Amino acid sequence: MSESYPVSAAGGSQPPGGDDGGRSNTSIITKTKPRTKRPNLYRVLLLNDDYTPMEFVVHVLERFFNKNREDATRIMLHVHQNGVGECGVFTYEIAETKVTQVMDFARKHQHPLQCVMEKN
Ligand code: TYC
Repeated sequence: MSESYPVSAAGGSQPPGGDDGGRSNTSIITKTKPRTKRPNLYRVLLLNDDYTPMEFVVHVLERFFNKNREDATRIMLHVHQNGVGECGVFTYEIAETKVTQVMDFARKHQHPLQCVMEKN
């Protein structure tokens, strides 16, 4: 979002925005202040279960979250031991896409792996 606001009046003898009845040839100059707003971020989480093979979870983390084998293994073991773990943090649409990709891939291979997103 950006907002326009008056910065000065040419001619100087009248306040910006003041009504001089058209007598003094002043004009309002506006600047647009750039306001960069940060997007809402969402954590994508994997949930533990008793049936999905560890190697499948490692593969998911490599394939959909661009993790190397070492990081993927660490995250998988964290989920295995703690019940839940973070795969990454994304904007809404990217997070939603990751969740859908992982759930479709797990279903296709008939594993009960669950992937969810939560607002950061
Ligand atoms: N608990 C599973 C097993 O022992 C492995 C696993 C890890 C499953 C992480 C899901 O998100 C998960 N085979």
